[in-house]
Amino acid sequence: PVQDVNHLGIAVRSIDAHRQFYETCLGAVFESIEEVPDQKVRVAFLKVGGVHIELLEPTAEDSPISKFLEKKGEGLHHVAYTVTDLKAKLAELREAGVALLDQTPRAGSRGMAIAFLHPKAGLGVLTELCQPAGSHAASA
Ligand code: CMX
Repeated sequence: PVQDVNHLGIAVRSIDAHRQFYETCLGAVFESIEEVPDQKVRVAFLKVGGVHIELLEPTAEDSPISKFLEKKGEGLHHVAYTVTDLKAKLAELREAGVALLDQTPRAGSRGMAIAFLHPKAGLGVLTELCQPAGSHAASA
């Protein structure tokens, strides 16, 4: 099984315009902001209990988040689950016939290895799997 919900990704046009709602109205704790060049996004993490809200802002017109915003507007973009061994989990899902967008792990935010499943595998909800930096299989 997956370990837990790692974060909920929410696509926004501007992190600055939305941060305050989470911090002031919901009491979420701002943790970090960084750019993920590989994905052409800037991401902010806000902590709510044991789960993070990840605000995703595109940094280029050809960013996957620009495409999403054009098509669907701002809103929930993906649900991310923590796994301890991403390569093994991808192999297991492939074997089970689950549609994968990423066949192998790639670099995500906060030093995590990440991979996306096809939205059709999650009944229209984009699913991300993440293996946190330093977790056992990442350092193996
Ligand atoms: N939710 C639901 N459906 C989505 C979706 C989403 N977030 N994003 C895309 N889709 C749908 C599209 O509408 C499309 O559907 P149709 O085939 O019915 O038209 C289909 O999935 C394929 O989408 P696409 O954009 O044409 O395909 P790409 O292969 O170019 O990209 C995807 C797909 C999901 C990998 C890309 O859009 C994406 O979101 N990449 C991830 C960006 C991201 O969140 N990075 C975070 C990095 C930080 C971190 O979390 O560590």
